[in-house]
Amino acid sequence: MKIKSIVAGLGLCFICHSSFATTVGFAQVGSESGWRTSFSESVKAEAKKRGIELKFSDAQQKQENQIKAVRSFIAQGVDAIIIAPVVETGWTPVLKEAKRARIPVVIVDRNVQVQDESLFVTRIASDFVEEGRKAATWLMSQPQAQQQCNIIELQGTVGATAAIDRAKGFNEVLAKHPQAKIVRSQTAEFTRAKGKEVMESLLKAEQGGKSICALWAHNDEMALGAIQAIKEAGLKPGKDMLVVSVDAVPDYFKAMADGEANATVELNPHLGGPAFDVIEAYLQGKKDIEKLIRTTGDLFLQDTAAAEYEKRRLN
Ligand code: GZL
Repeated sequence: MKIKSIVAGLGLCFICHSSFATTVGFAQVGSESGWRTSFSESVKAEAKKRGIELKFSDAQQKQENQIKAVRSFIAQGVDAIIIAPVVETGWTPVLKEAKRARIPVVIVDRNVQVQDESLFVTRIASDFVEEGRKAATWLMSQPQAQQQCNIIELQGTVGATAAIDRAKGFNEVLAKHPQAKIVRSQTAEFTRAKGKEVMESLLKAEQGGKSICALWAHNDEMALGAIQAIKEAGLKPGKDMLVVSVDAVPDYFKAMADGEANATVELNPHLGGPAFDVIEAYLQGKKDIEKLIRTTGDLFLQDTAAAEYEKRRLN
């Protein structure tokens, strides 16, 4: 592997892919959501299709496990490393180790906070701020939100770019609508179980939730858990309380088709292709790679939910 990366560094890598299989280490966050699982499956399938040897690590949402995995990939002398960082901070030391080992790193999805952007080749991600804006813009367009609209917010993992930026985009729009206010906000760590548990306690704190106009969840998984809690509190999710979220996973389309949720912003889970494209270009000597490659996602509503569910549930 070492020889290949030096050859690559010299831009002489015309033999890289004819006779050597590329080995890539992928430090994944975990399997906390349906979206994350789709993302992992997509990367594995893409690696197989390209004949890339993928070393996959599931960190169970713990940064220390991700850092251990990256160090192991470096020790194994992989050709490149993909990191889906669970939180933004704490990455500089291990990224410096990868750079010293001449192993290119591609960041996918959430971001890393580093002074020196040469520590990674590029980041491939959706615009989470825009996702928050889209969710809030839809909510503020609803008749129920024209008078006073008290909102409960289920935040994602503390310190994760997706949580920080979705909140930022949502609040940016809310600032233009004085009748709307987030009255309760708590992390439910992007999982369905915590979404239900946290929503139960927030509904109790809000006298059962009758005064709540909407639930804003940073991902579908937490919204799906919260929907159970809303029903157990005797309210009709999607009707008494609007539900808006992000990810567009199949189960959420089912909830929208059943009238129990209202809107979601799609998050593309197919990040393996773009990541492997960048790695292959880099190993073949291309160095002027843009630092940020954006993916996009549309807003989906109840009107197309049944058809979208049928299309997606088998994929
Ligand atoms: C956002 C991603 C989030 C998803 C969740 O791009 O990091 O993490 O929205 C997942 O489903 O847990």
